[in-house]
Amino acid sequence: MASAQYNINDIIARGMPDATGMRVGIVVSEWNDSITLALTDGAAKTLKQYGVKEEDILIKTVPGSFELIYGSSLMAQSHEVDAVIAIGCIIRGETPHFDFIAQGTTNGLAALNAQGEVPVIFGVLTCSNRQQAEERSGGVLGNKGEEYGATAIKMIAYRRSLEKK
Ligand code: DLZ
Repeated sequence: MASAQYNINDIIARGMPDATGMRVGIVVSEWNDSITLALTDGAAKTLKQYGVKEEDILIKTVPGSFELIYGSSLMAQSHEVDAVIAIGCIIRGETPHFDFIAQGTTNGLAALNAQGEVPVIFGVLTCSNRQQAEERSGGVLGNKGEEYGATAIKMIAYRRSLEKK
């Protein structure tokens, strides 16, 4: 389950880089789209807040969280973006094979991230029930999408800090 304790304010409090000129791809799962679209809005809002231009945010959809792996892989290889945010929502109470999908998606995205083409941000909510997902996608616990946007900016800045001048 996504953490309720740590939030966007903790990320911002540690300092945010200027995101001007950054290009960010968002791959969104259509499964549970009332949740994933709200997370996408949160991510885009934060990206724009720190300087990413609307036209530099590339949003593509895939059918379910498991397809985030392939969708993010293609986007990472496209060289059109500096980071990819993979957004999904898997709900245990509504998904008999929750553990397989959640673990497969997590492992796939982790492997992709380690390849290092561009940073891949893990934006998949894994919740026990729909209420928990709603609380984290614009409800009482805020919008985790904002954290995904801020994390993408920080990871692009991290990569740039290591590039030869
Ligand atoms: C099949 C399935 C189920 C039961 N539950 C979810 C879910 O809660 N969240 C989600 O993003 N996707 C789910 N899926 C779809 C799988 O991610 C995938 O799209 C299909 O298994 C086809 O590969």
